[in-house]
Amino acid sequence: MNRTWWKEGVVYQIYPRSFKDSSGNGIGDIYGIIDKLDYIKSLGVNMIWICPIYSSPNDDNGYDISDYRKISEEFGGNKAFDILLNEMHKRDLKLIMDLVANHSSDEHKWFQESKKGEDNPYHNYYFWKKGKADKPPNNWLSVFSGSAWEWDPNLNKYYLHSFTKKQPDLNWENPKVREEIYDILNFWFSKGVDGFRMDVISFISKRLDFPQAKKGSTLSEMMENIYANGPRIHEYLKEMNEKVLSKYDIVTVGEGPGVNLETGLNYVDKKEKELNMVFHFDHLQIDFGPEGKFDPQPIDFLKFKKVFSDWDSLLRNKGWNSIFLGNHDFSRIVSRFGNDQKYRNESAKLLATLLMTLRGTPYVYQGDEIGMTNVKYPSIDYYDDVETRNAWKEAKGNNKNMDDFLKAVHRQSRDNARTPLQWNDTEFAGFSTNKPWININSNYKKINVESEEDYSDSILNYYREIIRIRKNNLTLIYGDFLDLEPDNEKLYIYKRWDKQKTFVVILNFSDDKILCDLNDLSSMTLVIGNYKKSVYDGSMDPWEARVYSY
Ligand code: TEU
Repeated sequence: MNRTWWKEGVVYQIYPRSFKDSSGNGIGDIYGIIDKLDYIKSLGVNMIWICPIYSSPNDDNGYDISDYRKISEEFGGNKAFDILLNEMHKRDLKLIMDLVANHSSDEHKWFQESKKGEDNPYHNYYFWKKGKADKPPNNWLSVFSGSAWEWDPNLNKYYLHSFTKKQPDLNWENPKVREEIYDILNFWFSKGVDGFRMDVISFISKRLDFPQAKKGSTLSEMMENIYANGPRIHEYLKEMNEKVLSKYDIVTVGEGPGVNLETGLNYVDKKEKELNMVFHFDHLQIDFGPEGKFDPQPIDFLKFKKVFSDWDSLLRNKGWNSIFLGNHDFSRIVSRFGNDQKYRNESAKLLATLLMTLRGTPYVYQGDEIGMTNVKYPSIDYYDDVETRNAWKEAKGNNKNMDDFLKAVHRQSRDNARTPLQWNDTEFAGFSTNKPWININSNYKKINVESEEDYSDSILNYYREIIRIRKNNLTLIYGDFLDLEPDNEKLYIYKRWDKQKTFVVILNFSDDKILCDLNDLSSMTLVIGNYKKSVYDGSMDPWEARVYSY
């Protein structure tokens, strides 16, 4: 067993715009994060991943970077960053930054130069293709609606943008581009940054014949078959590792849309020397319908469980998993996988139990530790997210029933996870002294950090406890995993074990009370549960979670 700090820790993910505003302009910032470091530390996590905080025109809230070495002034600039890193290290907290290297902002100097002409030294930093104004080079779709190609009337060429047209894709074929990215990584590592989460890293190598996607392909299919896992991806990652990553004691996690069971291991196989972990989306795209994210389907629970088993066995002894149930791109975990009404408290704790007892490094997204829920804004005007707004326009153009579409937005919009963190029950939820950039969820008077602190049985205190249990039990970190009842439609029962210890985890993913004979467990000790039952009565209550050990 190869013990490693980033395997034994827990990551807390911050969406900085929505975390804590210290300046009173309604936008979260770095001094706000500094104010709350003791709170984060109190959870028992040891790493913080912060979504992009660099200079950006914010077409996609920081995922469109215009200067990779400058921290956005809105967030406090480089000075605030230096203080943050220092304050984190004082508290033994590691900082994971976000590297967005599949694309830059169109306002980045590279792109500004690139579009000046074919002779410009930056022209080949991006993908330009000849064509006619009304005929893009192929049928590739942008992840955020419409064609992935944008016409430039001055150059009479198209450029590729897998995301918005303000996020042109960088051309990794060009060795200069790769060197630029490696320099940026070195710049931050030499400051003492402890790792990177790499945005859509699975997309950086393009299929240069730009093949037509099969007619009728869904976006997920296009991602899997065309955008992700391109021919040179592993060559690039090996080069990055050899030239930069291997020089430091850091952690990397690649975001991998389109990465699946066939391709996943290649990214994280120890012997390949590329990345430490990937985020795959097999469980998060599980409810995407034929028309994608905004065509949501019921979640197939057996399939959901199988995703965890499949990935665990894929990576067993060879790589390492990342365990997450949501982030800034998906709806709130308690609303999506739990019951955010009658059983919000119980199901939020059950999901915490799942996160902390699977094999892999767990990621807690801000606000999930207090059971924050989805938001239901009354109309599209309240939504800010570019994915949501573009999908809305597209649906309208296609004459969809917009009342139904609003329901899909309520369920799936990324803004569900981007409402400001609810710190207390004062105006603006203690997030800011002014109206925030996006409306606060109206349930903030009931759901907030302060009230969770005051209540010993709160979701927040449960997170602290389950994280502590995980940290103190190497079995829960490195031990083997087996789903004991993969066909059980309501219960998730699995075991984690090594030579020292065995844990059995039982999770009732339903609103029903379920008979469950735990006779075999009579000799086991209850380690933690989300109901206060002194004696087990032979049934699992709605959303009950129990962890036993022997
Ligand atoms: O996400 C990549 C990605 O594929 C997501 O867009 C995902 O498919 C979608 O949100 C599901 O609804 C990353 C970032 O996490 C995201 O915030 C950025 O918008 C995107 O890259 C572009 O940089």
